[in-house]
Amino acid sequence: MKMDILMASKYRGCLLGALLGDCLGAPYEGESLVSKVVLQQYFDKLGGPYFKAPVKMYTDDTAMTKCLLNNILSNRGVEPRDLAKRFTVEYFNEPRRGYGQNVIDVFHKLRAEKFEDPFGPARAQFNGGGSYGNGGAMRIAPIALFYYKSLSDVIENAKVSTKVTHTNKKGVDGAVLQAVAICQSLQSNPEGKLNPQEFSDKLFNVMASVEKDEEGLGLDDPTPYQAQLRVVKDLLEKGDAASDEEVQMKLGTSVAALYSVPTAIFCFLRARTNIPEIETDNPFRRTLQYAISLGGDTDTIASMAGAIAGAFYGDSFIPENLKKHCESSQEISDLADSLYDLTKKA
Ligand code: RVK
Ligand code: MG
Ligand code: MG
Repeated sequence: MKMDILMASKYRGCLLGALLGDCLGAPYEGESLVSKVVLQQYFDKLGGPYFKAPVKMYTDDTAMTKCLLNNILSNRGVEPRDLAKRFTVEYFNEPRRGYGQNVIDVFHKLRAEKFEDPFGPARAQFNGGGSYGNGGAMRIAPIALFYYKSLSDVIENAKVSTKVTHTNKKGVDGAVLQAVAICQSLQSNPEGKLNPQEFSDKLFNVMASVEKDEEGLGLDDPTPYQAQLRVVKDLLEKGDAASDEEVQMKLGTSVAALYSVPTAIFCFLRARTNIPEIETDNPFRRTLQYAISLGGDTDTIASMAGAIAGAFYGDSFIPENLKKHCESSQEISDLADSLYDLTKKA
C-alpha cells in the first residue's frame, strides 16, 4: 500500500478506534467482569447486517478528544489556553457526558478565573497533588498523531495538554505512555509481524527516562509505570494461562491512569492472537471485546486500546456496521483526515 494512503488510514483507524471503544464500552462501565458470551452477542449484533437503532453515545473521553483535535487544527499545534476554553465550553454545553468530579471542578474554576492561567486550577486540586485519573490519557490520540515524527515533541505536548486538567505525575505519565504506544503502532507495519515483547520493551525504555524523579518529588515509588509494564510482559508470556481475574487484579481497570493505561496496552497486545470465548477473526474487534470484558472503566480502557489498535491496523479493519452504530463516526473520520492533511504540511 502506498505510504500516505496507509498513514491516512491509520489516522482514521486511531481516532475511530478511540470512538468505538468509548461508545461500545460505555454501557458496561462499572461492571466487575463482563460476560464474554453477552459481549459476543452484542458485537455480533451490532457488527452484523445493519439495523436501525439509537446510536451509542460517546462520553467525556471523545468529547475531550474532539476538543484537543480542534485545538491542534486551529492552532497548528497544542495551545493550552485555547484548549482550556474548549474543554470548558464543551462541558457547559453538554455536561452529561460522564465527566470525573475533579475535572468538573477545574472547569468551574477556569471559567471563574477567565482562563488566566490554564494550568492553575488543575494544579490546585487534591491539596496541590493534582488528579491521577486517566482523563489525560483517554484524550491523547491527537497529540500522538500530530507529533509522532519527534518522540520528544510527543512527550512534551502530551504533558502540556494533560496538565490543563491533571497535574499529578501519575496522571501525566499515563498520558505520555498512551501517546507513545499510539506512536509505536502508527510506525509499525500492520502486515508485518509485531513482537509484543519488543513493543512493551520499547515503551519500558521510554518510561525509564520519563519516570526520572526530575522534579525531586520524593515519591515512594518513582517508577510505577515501569513496574506495570513488567507485569504486562509477564502476563503476555503466560497467555491463556493468565485468567481474566489475574489480569484485572494485577493491571487494574480503574479510573486511575496507572491502573488503566498499561491495561489498555496489554489488551491490544494480547488480542493480536486468539482469546478463549472471543469468536472473531478481526484483531481490532477482538481488542475491544476483550478490553470491555475486563470490566471497570470499560469506556476508557476500550477507547485507549482501540486507539492503539486502530493506529496499528488502520481503518480497513474497523467493521463498517459497528462504526455506523456509534455517534459522530463520520465527523471523527473527517477530522482524522483534516489532521492528517495538517501533519503533512507541518
Ligand atoms: C467517569 C484522590 C483522586 C486523585 C487524587 C479520583 C470518566 C477522584 C471517564 C476523581 C474516565 C477520579 C474517567 C477521576 C476520567 C483522581 N486523590 N482521588 N490525587 N486523582 N482521583 O475527576 O478525567 O468516567 O475520585 O480527574 O481523570 O470515562 O474524581 O477525572 O473513565 O479519580 O472518568 O479523576 O476521569 P478526574 P478524569
Ligand atoms: Mg467516559
Ligand atoms: Mg471511563
